[in-house]
Amino acid sequence: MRSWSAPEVPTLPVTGPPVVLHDTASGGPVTVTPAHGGPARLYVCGITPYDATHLGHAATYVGFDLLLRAWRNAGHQVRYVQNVTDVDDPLLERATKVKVDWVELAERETELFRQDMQALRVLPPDHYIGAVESIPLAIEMIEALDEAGAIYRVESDLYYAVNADPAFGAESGYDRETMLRFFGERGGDPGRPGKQDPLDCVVWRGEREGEPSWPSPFGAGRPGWHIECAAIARHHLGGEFEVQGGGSDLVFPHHEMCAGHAQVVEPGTRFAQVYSHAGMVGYDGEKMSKSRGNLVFVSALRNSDIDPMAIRLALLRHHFRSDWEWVDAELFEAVDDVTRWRKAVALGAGAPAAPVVQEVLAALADDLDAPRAVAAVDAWVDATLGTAGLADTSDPEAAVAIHAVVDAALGLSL
Ligand code: 5CA
Ligand code: ZN
Repeated sequence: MRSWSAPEVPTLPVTGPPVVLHDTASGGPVTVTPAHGGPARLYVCGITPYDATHLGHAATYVGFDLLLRAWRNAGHQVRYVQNVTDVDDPLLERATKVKVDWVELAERETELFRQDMQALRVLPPDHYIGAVESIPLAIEMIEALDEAGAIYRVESDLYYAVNADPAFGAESGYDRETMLRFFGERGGDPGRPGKQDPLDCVVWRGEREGEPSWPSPFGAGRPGWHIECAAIARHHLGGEFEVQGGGSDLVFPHHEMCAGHAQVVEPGTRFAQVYSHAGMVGYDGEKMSKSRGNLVFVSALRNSDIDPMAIRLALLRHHFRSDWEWVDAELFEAVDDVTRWRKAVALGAGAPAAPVVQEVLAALADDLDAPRAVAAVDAWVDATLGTAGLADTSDPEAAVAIHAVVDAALGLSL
């Protein structure tokens, strides 16, 4: 489906260091460089479009946007794929509840998401792929899983047997009890009679009264959630790629199952080299979520004339991997900060820029440490404006360099 327009990204005169990410599977840092000089490939799980983009989603997508920028600044080409779960239980339930056609609801919310991402200067994926348009890919992959002996039927539904992948559990590292808990909480059906293992997941859901369905060799129905991302990633990035990303609520079962599906189809491979997960943003003491309803929408902030760059800066003041709580006051501080940053770069001359550029690039290459990068810019702004003493204007070219690195690495247009 249609992606959104890319913002201009300045090319920097210096190259950033290789990018290191924390990998959920190994629990440690991994230097992520593309194989054989090819592009660095990223798959980020996209939205389920039944409601507007909230700040939790925005934090996750801004987080992975920093990865694309860090790779580009390190001199790599990138190939970026994101999906839209435009048919799934929560979307159909919401459509029924608000009496709107599910296709219309998905299209409307996806369009709002595109506008939000564009306003936040998030780089668009090269391939923005819907679940519905990928049904043939999902069917093909289910057939391949079936050939590998990993599929069985329960009534009209097809299940994937998790024990088909010898590496099952390696992505999340969770024990069985934790897996069972998250599986039940996050769309799974551990208690369904007839399953071989309570953790086995649906790959094809047979037709139900009142639900959309598509024809397939296994009967009419629709694909399960995990097969969707596995099939899209495999088709557009290959069976092995550098990074799969998403929020930490996708560690299990979603990313574990995606990895399993792909690794069973192509034995001996490892789906993603690194699994990277963004922290959960909370509000009013709980994880911001569509089902809880404690949401702050990006579009609502934009409609009240908040500068999207201030929203982006407020998000960047938190490390993408940490869980944190949105506090409205931080947005108002960010509005003031953007004004101060703009004032400093408008001066032309300023404090020496070269060490700041190095520090910003180094911080972002070190597991996307945006708070550290932002602190370096803060310090430059303070020195340039003379916030605590004499203004330093010793570097006549400072503003151009800071303007460029803040844009290229942090995605902030001053
Ligand atoms: N469509 C699936 C992924 S294939 C999905 O999880 N959609 S979503 O709309 O529920 O979430 C979209 C992305 O935002 C996911 O990566 C999810 O992990 C992330 N996310 C959801 N809630 C939060 C939150 N409160 N804080 C940070 N990220 C969040
Ligand atoms: Zn996904």
